Amino acid sequence: MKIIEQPGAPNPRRVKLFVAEKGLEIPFETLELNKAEHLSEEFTKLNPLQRVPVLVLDDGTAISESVAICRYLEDLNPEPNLFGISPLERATVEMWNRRMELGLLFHIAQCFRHTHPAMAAMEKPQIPEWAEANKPRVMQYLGVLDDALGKQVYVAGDRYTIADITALVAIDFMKPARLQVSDAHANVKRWYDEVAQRPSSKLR
Ligand SMILES: N[C@@H](CCC(=O)N[C@@H](CS)C(=O)NCC(=O)O)C(=O)O
Repeated sequence: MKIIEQPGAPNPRRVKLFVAEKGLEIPFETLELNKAEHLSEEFTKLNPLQRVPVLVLDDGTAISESVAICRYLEDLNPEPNLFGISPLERATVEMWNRRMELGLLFHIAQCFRHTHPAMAAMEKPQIPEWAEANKPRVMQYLGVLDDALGKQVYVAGDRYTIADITALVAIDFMKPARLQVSDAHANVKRWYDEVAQRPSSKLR
């Protein structure tokens, strides 16, 4: 088993943190996005969408989509649990993970992809107005997260889960996207300061 990634890119980083939190030893292999290695015929056979991460099993089976990879690893290695245990906890973790992925991370990524010079070759056409349109959505999701973190310690409740991983990676990705958590989001800052201390959070 191996995971193909681009170090520093947010989606592979989510899987890297998940693997570390699970205490698993899975080799990560670098594929250089800025050298267009993801557009090669060989990689396209693994993921026709030409995106990382991809988990490649020993028999050659390829699984892409970060959450699908994490779910597979959780099913093989149930402890420590990061997706929830009871039906209610599983639904709550799913709700928050989707909010953090499809809401927060997605809109931050749009700001990055449509303004950063390093993305000009990958994001065609780059539309700066689209980045601007996404900024209020980032702030909306941060506000919802801040309200929740005023009532609970972690993103999906009273313990650390995959939703915290997605939220941390999203918030770290605000820096290259030239966005900032505002002082109004004090609960987000309190939570971030704690989860950023975890050894997994240091991984890029
Ligand atoms: N939905 C996918 C998204 C994967 C994705 O967008 N990966 C980015 C790196 S963070 C990528 O490979 N980008 C290459 C490109 O945009 O051409 C997942 O959850 O893994």
